Amino acid sequence: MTDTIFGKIIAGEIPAELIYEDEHCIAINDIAPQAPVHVLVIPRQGIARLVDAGPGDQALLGHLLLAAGKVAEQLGVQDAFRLIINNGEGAGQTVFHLHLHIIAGREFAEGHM
Ligand code: IU
Repeated sequence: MTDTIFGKIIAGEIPAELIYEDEHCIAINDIAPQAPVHVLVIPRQGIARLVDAGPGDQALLGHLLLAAGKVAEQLGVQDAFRLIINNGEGAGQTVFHLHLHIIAGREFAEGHM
């Protein structure tokens, strides 16, 4: 757990609508969506940044990718979505509890971010 908004949501201290949950992670709609579908997959375990994960987190990191795929299927965007992890302030990370952004529902130019 981290002392962030996501840690508080996971602890049940701040209410949020979970669109997916399992024993290792939750998914919520982003409060400031950058695309028609913008969902955050958040591990229950608080790891601040991707680079703070270690070998012991390997299974969890794999789980998050599989969960993101499931959520994409649940939302019907399994054929066109993008996954983003912002690592560090310089990359625009604002919440220091690891999370994956699922972005979908907009055009993706080939070969661009
Ligand atoms: P970032 O990867 O740390 O930059 O992403 C944090 C995201 O969390 C960002 O897209 C915010 O809009 C989103 N968010 C949220 O969904 N709910 C909140 O209460 C807060 C941020 I604070």
